[in-house]
Amino acid sequence: VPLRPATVVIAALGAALAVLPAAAQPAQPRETLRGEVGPGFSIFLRHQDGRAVTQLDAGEYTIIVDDMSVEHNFHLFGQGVEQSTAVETTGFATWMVTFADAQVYRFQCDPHLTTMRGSFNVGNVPPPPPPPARLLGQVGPRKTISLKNANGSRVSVLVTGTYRITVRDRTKTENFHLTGPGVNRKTRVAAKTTATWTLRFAAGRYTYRSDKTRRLRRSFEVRRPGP
Ligand SMILES: [Cu+2]
Repeated sequence: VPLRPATVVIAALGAALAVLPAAAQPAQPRETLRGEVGPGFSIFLRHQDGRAVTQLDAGEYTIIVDDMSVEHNFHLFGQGVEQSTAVETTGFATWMVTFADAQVYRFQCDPHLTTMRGSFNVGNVPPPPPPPARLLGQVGPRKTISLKNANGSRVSVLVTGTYRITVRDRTKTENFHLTGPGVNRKTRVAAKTTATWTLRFAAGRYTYRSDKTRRLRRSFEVRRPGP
């Protein structure tokens, strides 16, 4: 039996529709988050259960913001995201946003950004590098030279990394001169000074000395951190 054209078109359409849902289905947001600003001087981004958002997996999220004040706004920003409600209006806003991996995102009220603000991490955010360890170098007042850790112990072995060294040169007849791989710093012989150096120590042997007195000379070793 020959098919009539209309039947063929309907059959083809049916086949196309059967395929469509799988192919055209939008990605499901991971979660709906709730932003709140006002009526007082407060701003929050919360999970549905009320917990503050501090850490999220990367991906797409729905954000529903309740802006409850004509003095504040809710501004969300970070890598690939820039959304804001207006200061002078209130009401709800719904945003679809995609948070990228290894990023920090922030939210704030723009007129009060120093006090009304928050942030959260997405994915694996590398921790900030630790502050440099502190060392204390000293030469004088008599024929002495030393380099000490923050706890007062003499430096003998350090691990590679950045160090902040305060050098007290307490004499006008000696200086403090530190040398080693990638480092050559000194104070002036004829001056009493306090200097602060931020130095990067590589693996190897470092020496600190006075350029005026041969026996005022010590050394320490820098090693790569290991097991
Ligand atoms: Cu505000």
